[in-house]
Amino acid sequence: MMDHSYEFTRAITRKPARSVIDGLRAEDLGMPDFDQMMRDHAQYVATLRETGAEVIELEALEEFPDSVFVEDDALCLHDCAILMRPGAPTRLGEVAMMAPTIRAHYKEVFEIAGPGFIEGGDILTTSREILIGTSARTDAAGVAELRGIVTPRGYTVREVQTPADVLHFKTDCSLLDGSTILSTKRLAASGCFDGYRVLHTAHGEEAAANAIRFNGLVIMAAGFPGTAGMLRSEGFEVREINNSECAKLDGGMSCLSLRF
Ligand code: CIR
Repeated sequence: MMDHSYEFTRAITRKPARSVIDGLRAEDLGMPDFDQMMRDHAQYVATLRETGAEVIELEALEEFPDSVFVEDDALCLHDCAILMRPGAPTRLGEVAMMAPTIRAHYKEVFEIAGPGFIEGGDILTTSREILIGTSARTDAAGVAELRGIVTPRGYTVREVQTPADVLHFKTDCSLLDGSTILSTKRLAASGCFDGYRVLHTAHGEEAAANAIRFNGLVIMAAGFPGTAGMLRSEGFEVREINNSECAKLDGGMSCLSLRF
């Protein structure tokens, strides 16, 4: 049987817009280089395709600088999808631009109507539950509305807390297989992964935590040799992709795709 937590037949990505240099960021780490980001994005898409998945590449949206970070616009489950309601005002309108593609691939599509907010980057779906971290972008009302949609369908939602000063819950963790999680020590210390097998990012490599397990591969940002080596010694097939430009906008491997 297919393990829906990391086996996927499709992914949706969106090409970076030139306006991405105006994207949101918590601190100024320098201007992203658009051409480098395009090369990195192309390699990311090629790596997803390498696993045999179909990648639906959407065109760039200049009016939404952060629209390359498609993960925040929807939650894709195996039997339905839920359109999110981003807490970042400049990102709210991205969802309507994603909706037609989601509707084309799912029979059942729900929408977070508000007043709460929720972004996909705060949601980690494992084989047993949906973990949602409240953050500056995701509030309790957003979590409650999502819970109301998915609980009748047999899903379990657990609300946790995204660490302070961390953009999204998944900035600090990723799913490696049905019951194994890659996490920073600071997030795992909260106890939110009790009952899972937890592998920690190497010391000083917190930015490696936002990885994805996509079919046979773990796709992670390049430049974190301690974490990459640890994952390889645990038996994972790791691919490293340059993420220097998205990192300037607090983006990483999970943000760049919707996987289903
Ligand atoms: C933002 O602040 O919304 C973007 N610059 C980065 C979004 C990253 N998305 C994610 O972690 N899922």
